[in-house]
Amino acid sequence: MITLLDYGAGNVRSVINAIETLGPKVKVVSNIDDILSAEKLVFPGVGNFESMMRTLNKKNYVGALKDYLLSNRPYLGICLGLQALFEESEEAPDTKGLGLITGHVKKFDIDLSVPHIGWNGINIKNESRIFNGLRGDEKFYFVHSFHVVPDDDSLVLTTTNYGLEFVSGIQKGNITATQFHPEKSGDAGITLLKNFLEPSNEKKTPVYVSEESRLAKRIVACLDVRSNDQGDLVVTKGDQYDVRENGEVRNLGKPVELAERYYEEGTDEIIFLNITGFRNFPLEDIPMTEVLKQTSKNVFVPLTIGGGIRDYTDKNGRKYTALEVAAEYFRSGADKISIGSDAVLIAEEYLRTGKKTGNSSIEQISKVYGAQAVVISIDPRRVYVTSPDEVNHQVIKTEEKGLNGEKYCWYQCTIKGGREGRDLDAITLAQVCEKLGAGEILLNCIDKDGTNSGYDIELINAVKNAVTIPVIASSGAGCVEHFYEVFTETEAEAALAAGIFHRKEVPIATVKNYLRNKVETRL
Ligand code: 1PR
Repeated sequence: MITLLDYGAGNVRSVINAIETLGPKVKVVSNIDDILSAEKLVFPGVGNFESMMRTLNKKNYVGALKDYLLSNRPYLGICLGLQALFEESEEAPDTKGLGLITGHVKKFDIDLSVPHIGWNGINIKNESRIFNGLRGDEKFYFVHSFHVVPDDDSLVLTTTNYGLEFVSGIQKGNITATQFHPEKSGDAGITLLKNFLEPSNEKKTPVYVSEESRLAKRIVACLDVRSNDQGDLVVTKGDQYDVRENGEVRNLGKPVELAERYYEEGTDEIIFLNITGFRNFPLEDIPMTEVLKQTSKNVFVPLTIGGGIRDYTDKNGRKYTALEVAAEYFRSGADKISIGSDAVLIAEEYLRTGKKTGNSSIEQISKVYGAQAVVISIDPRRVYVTSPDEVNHQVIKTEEKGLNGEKYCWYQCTIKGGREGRDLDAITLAQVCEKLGAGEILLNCIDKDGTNSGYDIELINAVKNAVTIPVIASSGAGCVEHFYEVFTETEAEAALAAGIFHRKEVPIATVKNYLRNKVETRL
């Protein structure tokens, strides 16, 4: 029996699924005795150091956790479960950590996008049982803005490079903790978890020992989900957001089955978008929570869910905050949520008042779950102008001139799946959302969606240059060369595609094979 400490933030379902897929049953801690009597304790954490420690203190778990750790029984800390072991964190200067390891947790101070999101390698510094069966050149999934700095170098198990070399794993006796998420790291992560659950006596150093790991560019599969006219939940795909063909909603498969196929084919991440979520209450509209629960049983890469995430009052007058909606998705297996229409309305309000309210969906979810859990999905459309002075928006000079030879354009934000254009440009939206606490931008482009004509490089550069958070380039992928183009002509951290994957025109493995030796990917 494995005991798992869930303090209520983030996606513990994936950790439970990953462990149970290996055999053992998981017991979730519900009182102090569960911690004290545990034989093997797993503590996965995402989110915010202060809210984690506040919850642990409120539940009186801190003393029991310290006792457990001091007894040197097996412990696996993941992400915040690593950071919790330290004395303090820059994320919450007034909050004490567990203090088992002397040292502190520091914010990334680097010239690269923060959070550090994606698949990166590990540089192995010590032998360990948890490396059994690993070659050493595998990549693991990271998502964090802070990293640990132990005083004692001998505790360092692995390091990783991202703008600097930081500690990504520690080992002290039977206590192992990683900054990366094994439960989100595909086969390599499952192997590592297996080694923790059934340790052999032999400590291993893998064959391949890297000196400088590299973050991979991510290839992301996106599944637009909605009910068709017969009421079936289907993955659909639009041409410039029009998902109907001969009057019928295109049906390209079932969400869970397609997600499992993409996992097998090597996707680095999966995004589900409930594309009609803006109409009704997303938790009742279509069963996306069930889709997440089923998918997360067999798919061990990050899952993002979007569509309709906002405050909502249902037909009985019951009010739901966006935070409650997001919490339900995290409990069901999501790692990140994506906000589209609501982000536009929030940004408009912010620009009108100049004030952060703290109550918006972006701010609330970011505060509890961390910036890395909040993705902003932008649905822009090009609007051509003859001169930058013509509009009060961030305008770019474009190589792709308008129908009347216009040399400039701005990217108009839309809401409700492109149905309503707003007086806000995509660059400003991205900047405001970053300020409010978003951790990543999913940058679609209505003009390019479904055209197979390549990404809108100008749009991606304009947004990427305006923010410091990672950007997922989306819309228009038609062949492997388009992925090469987006990764070499822009600084985008990830490239998403839908149509070519659904229609099996270009499998994910073909994209990665093409990029081999040209662009760093997870092979
Ligand atoms: O506004 O918070 O309710 O979220 C709704 C979400 O649904 C948004 O993220 C929005 O992008 C998405 N959405 C709404 N309507 C559509 C539609 O297609 N009619 N899908 C839609 C947008 C864009 C990408 C697509 C890429 C790649 N989908 O998801 O996958 O363009 O496609 P391609 O590779 O085939 O070119 P809210």
